[in-house]
Amino acid sequence: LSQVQAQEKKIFNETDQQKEQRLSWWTHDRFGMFIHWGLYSLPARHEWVKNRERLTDSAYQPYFDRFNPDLYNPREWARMAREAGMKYAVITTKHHEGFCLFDSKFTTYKATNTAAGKDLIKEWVDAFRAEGLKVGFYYSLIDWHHPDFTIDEMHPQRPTDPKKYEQLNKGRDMAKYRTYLYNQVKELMTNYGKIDMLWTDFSYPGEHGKGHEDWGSIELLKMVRKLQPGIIVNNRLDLESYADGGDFVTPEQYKVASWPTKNGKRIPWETCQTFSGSWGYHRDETSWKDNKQLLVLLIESVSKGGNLLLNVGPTARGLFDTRAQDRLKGMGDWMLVNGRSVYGCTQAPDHIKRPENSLLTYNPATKRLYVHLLDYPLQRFELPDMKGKVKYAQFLHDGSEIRMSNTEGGAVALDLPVHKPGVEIPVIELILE
Ligand code: FHN
Repeated sequence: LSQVQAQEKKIFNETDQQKEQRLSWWTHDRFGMFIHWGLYSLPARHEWVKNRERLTDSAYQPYFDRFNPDLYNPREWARMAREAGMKYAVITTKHHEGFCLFDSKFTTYKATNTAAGKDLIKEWVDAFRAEGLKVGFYYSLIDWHHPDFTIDEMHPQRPTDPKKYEQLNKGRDMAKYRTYLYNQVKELMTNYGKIDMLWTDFSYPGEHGKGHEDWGSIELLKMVRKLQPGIIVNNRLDLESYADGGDFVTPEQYKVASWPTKNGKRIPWETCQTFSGSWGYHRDETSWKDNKQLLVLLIESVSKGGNLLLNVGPTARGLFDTRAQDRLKGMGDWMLVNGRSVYGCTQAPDHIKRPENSLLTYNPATKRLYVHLLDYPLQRFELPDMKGKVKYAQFLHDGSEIRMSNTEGGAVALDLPVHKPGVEIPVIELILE
């Protein structure tokens, strides 16, 4: 083991079974809400606007001066998340811009000092817990506002002339920034009750650093695990053991070809995805995933043993915009009657063949197989090599029986209505022998 892995092993000092137990609510729940909210909601053209437009702190200041989420009602957010079928939520307590939604005593660059005039995270955790969701904090390791964070290729003040880096970084001290980062994460792990997830973001080791040494990852993780023993941590602290040094890997904005593995062993994973291309509220972006695409994203993730963390970018007024509300409602309508094919489900056993134009999920506890029909009309649908293995079949959305017969070739044939039932993606629930 490398020296870092040896140190990590001490932090993650638990058996695989203990880890499985610690992650069990999360692997059962499968579906969470990501929330990206900050000053970037005012320019409303991407959360990286400060970087993309190389905005100086003074050019960005008007967004701090004007930040006034007068319609902020996290209970409404939590209700919409719950009704969409989401079971946990992760919010950006601080994104790369360095602005804190929480009342940190280590900075004045925080919501408390804006017209919001309060700790927005305190209300958020209370609201989401009240609606029965687990709560997670996203914390940006990167900080484009902090005076000690070294200017690098990602920084909004990056010079065009590489020779200028040294001069620009005179007086900036990453050790001081590391202490700031540690103290803020400690505030988040101390002041808001039980936190179920920590979503750190992100490492990019290179000649200018920004790997685990810059973040002080080992010390940070030791403190986090001490204050919140049951917490689940993602893999973006640039550590190496288990799932890339975290509890789960985080494929972002793409579909994995198969269940991710490490050293030949399947590892926990969660894909994080946006409705459109931007994580922060983007007023003019028109390319939004439609309801079916979003449902396939969720079902496909579960069919490969993973989770989906689906992002909403609230507006500067503190609202989910109508497009986001529409997508959440569409998912909720489907989840209301088909959630049983997601919660507690995972990849189907390897011997079960997936018919084309379908996605399979499987609940090992109830021994029920779920066939998601991505293509309609049908009238007959065959499950290869399932002869004698299916006790009963029904549509999940209305519990109506689906009659079956065995074929000569050893398949189970399902008699389906020609016309698609009134649900975005019909699901067949098979009770196996
Ligand atoms: O740079 C961030 C980005 O803004 C967003 O927060 C995503 C969410 O996973 N993480 C980083 C890009 O990987």
